[in-house]
Amino acid sequence: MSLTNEKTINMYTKMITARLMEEMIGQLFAGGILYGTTHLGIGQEASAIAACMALQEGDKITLTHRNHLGCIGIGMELKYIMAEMFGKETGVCSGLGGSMHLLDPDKGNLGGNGIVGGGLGIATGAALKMKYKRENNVVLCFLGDGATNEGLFHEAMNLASIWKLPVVFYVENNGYAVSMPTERSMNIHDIAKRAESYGMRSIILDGNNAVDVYNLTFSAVQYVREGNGPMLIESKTYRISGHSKNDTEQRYRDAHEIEQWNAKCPIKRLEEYMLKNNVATKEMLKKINAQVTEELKEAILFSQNSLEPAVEDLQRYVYAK
Ligand SMILES: Cc1ncc(C[n+]2csc(CCOP(=O)(O)OP(=O)(O)O)c2C)c(N)n1
Ligand SMILES: [Mg+2]
Repeated sequence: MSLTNEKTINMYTKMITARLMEEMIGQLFAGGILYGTTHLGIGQEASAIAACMALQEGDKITLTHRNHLGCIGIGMELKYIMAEMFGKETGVCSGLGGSMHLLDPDKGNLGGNGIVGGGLGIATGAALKMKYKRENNVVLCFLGDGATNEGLFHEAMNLASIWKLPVVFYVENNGYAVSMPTERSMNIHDIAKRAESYGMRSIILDGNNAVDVYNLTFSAVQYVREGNGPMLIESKTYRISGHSKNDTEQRYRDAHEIEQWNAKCPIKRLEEYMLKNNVATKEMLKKINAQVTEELKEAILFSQNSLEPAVEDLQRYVYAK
């Protein structure tokens, strides 16, 4: 489906929601109000959100430890995401999962995952089920550049390709795995090349350009939906935020590099596109920002007013009944 004005505005709203939500989460963790750890994806909003928006009813996603943006992209509600951050029983995992494990099967999110590459097996399994049941759906499997060095990546790519499974491996190459630059962890420049050895199609896209992300992911998803087998997308992007809330010094990269990527901010770029193409006016964008700020305040209030999970429920979800 082509990118209508309505869809573009929706995409922008989700990207702003994700940015403001993550800035707030960062502050709450830094202030010791939220505890545990968290991985923000500031700078990667277009890459995650526009890709999710290229899906249709019944499609699924699997996410990584950096999973907040995908949750917004797939349409999960802000207040239930925030309540999970606060560890409250109204959260999407009843307060027992926390920042890295946000899920909502009803909305198509099969879960974030604290294990690097952990989503690959789940996504490939879900795609096998779709093929077996002859469903007309696809799985969009998010992973990072670092995860493509894991054994499971290669096993999943191999099985998905020989069985022609309806899965899109969506690699967000943000240049680093914690402090390890991608060019030092692999001997190729484009991760997309890895698809070749599985006889799989691949594309590379500019992950900071929401319109391109949407259009190219949509075409890839369509190709996979038509039964042509899996595809790999390499989305080239950058995380402006540190790796996790503990990554405060960031001695592995210099300020100039961050500045250069800040100039390619996906939200600013989408704003410019919308204004230039008469998708929205400055006033409309301002109004969206104000509405989202209000919604975020309500989500925090909702979370603060929610109850802690009961101690008796601690082990309740460990095994399925
Ligand atoms: C199997 C496993 N190994 C190591 C870790 C520790 N770890 C957490 S995130 C991360 C880096 C992942 O990098 P990448 O896949 O590029 O994702 P990004 O953090 O850049 O989004 C590592 C090594 C882990 N959680 N799981
Ligand atoms: Mg990475």
